[in-house]
Amino acid sequence: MVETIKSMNSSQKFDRLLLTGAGGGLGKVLRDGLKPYAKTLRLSDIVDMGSAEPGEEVMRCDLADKRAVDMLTQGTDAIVHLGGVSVERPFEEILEANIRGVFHIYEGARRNEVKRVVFASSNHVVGFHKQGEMLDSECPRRPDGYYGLSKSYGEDLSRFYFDRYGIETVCLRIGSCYPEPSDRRMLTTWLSYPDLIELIRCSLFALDVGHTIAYGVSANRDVWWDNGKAAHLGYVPKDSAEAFRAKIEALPALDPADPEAMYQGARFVKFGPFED
Ligand code: NAI
Ligand code: 15L
Repeated sequence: MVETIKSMNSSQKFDRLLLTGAGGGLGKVLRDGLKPYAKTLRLSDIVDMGSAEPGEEVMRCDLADKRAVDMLTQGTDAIVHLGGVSVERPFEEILEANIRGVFHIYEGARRNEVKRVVFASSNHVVGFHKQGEMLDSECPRRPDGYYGLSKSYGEDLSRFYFDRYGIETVCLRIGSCYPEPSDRRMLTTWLSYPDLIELIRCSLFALDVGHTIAYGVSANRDVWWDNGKAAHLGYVPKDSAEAFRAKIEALPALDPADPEAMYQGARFVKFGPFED
């Protein structure tokens, strides 16, 4: 086992770092991006991730399976938890992958003495705030659907596991993490891949994070999210959506009365109801 995170810096490596959701869009980016920070990177997903490369372990696992997640977390020093349903879906789907899934991750962390978790939360925890409203990490949450509610649950659950068991967590309310912004809202919410990797590096190695909530966003011109209360992470984004503004503003604009244009969660506020 490595030293505690309290005395680590990022020139050191974790013995074994677990990445869930490794087969997904961001997981594939972090499969390469996190390699410098772990002697062994344990990759997990419910989908095929290909074979393990040097310095990797591949473990296919359904997050809804408590025993499998307990085995998955054994022998790991820290967890980057990205796995789960990443869009709005009927409650029953969200329940299994996200709500039971995050509970199983924290139970695994507790039983196997994992010191720190970086939890991929989402801007959809605050999606029913109006666009243009400035939010910090202590603002009232206004989830915009079952998906946002599941991330809100993950934020509360991780607070409980810190208060009760001392497991540190950084919850990242990620904005829109893609190779480039693709609509007007993303000029504000975009997080570049290099900034994502840097934010996760900071979240893994900063000292004494306790339970921290931070927004995952690049250094865009227009800002809805204030990371002042997460300054101790030392995250300084380098990229900006400005380079894409002309291309995006050439696209047709939404009607300002459309809820998609009014709320921070955009199209997520319009999903549902889901009938049986
Ligand atoms: P993604 O949908 O591409 O990846 C999620 C991965 O989780 C998938 O590979 C999927 O197979 C896996 N998964 C789903 N159910 C599972 C289960 N029951 N057991 C094990 N694995 C399961 O999503 P993406 O974009 O890579 O996002 C990663 C994380 O970041 C997600 O938690 C998402 O909610 C969060 N996030 C992403 C944002 C983005 O802009 N990409 C924005 C905000 C949050
Ligand atoms: C998310 O939470 C989703 O996982 C992602 O697919 C995007 O839709 C993103 O938020 C966003 O709000 O742009």
